[in-house]
Amino acid sequence: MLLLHVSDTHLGSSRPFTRLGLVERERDYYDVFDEVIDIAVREGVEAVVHSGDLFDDPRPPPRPYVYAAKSLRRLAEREVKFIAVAGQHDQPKRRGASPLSVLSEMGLVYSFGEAPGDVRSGLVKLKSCELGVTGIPYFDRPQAGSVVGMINPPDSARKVLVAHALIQELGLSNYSVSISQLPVESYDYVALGDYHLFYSYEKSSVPVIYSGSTEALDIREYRDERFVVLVDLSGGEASFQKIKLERVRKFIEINVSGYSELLTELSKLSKTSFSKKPALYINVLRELSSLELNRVRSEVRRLIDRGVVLSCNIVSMEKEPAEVRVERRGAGFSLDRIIEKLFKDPGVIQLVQSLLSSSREGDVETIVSILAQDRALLAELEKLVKAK
Ligand SMILES: [Mn+2]
Repeated sequence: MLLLHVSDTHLGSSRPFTRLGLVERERDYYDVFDEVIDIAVREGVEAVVHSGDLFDDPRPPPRPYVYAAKSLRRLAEREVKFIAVAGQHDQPKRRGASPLSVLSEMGLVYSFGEAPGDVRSGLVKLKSCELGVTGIPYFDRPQAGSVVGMINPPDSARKVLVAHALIQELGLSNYSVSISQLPVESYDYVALGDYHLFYSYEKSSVPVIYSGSTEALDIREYRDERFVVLVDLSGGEASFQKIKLERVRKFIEINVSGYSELLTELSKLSKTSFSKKPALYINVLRELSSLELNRVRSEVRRLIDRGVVLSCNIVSMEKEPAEVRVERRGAGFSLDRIIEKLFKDPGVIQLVQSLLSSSREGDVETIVSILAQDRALLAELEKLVKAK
């Protein structure tokens, strides 16, 4: 009996290029999600286990919902179960339901926990057997004790524990729980999410696995490959196999110390063929004059216009933080730039940006309290309103 473990698909995200307003980047996340579904169908798995952050936003706009529903329907039609827990991105900050509850109502997702502390155990009927599942949605470290106390391994021959949490063993400071607190030995496989890189750990010969995110969400993640994990629960002990995702956007990083060297690298790049235009990062190892920097920029702009690369970040190693973003012209538009032109005051710009990107209840209260504290900002806003 086979399962496919996937995590952190962040549907609806266009990171790390949110500010560039690139439609292509948002599509990347849907493309690779479709690849995951293709793999599930190809490998003949009986269930897909998603360990959190299915969506990037707790209140996804229609587009990611539609893509998720479309892809998940392909599994439902084949009676492949999609089992999921909520990550912090799938949990509304205050009142409100998780997007998982919508998909579960549609019969597309078996939700095993949506809010912190909502630990659920149960059985899911698969084609060849019943699978026991315990789901632990994202929680903070202070809740670890009570969350662990709620874990009740289901009575089944095959059991998986699915959790969205950083374990202490990763060596990160913001962990939620230690693996020693979890009853790993009561399960055959532990599917973890929240850590965006592949990581495997073994306790009592039970695989404890982070499959990692399906796309790179920030500059620290792009150097690594992306995976899903095929889990075989047929034998006595679970065995697993990483499957590399191929539809992921490539990020190309080049280190250069001078202009002519850069030109050589860029011309090499324009001769290479990629299935998807790569995102380019240029690390400039020494300080460039503004003339040189302008030439670099126009060179890069040519590559973007010719469709060789998707985007380019020029990062100077000498000056910190001297990141120069070369934005793409013509394609899409940047809401941020429009707002910056419209409002001059940095406080007002920030406020408007956070208002536009917010989708949570309670944000209005937050903004009112910001305005109550910041009289200058309030006066600035009043001026704008009067001018209208
Ligand atoms: Mn995540």
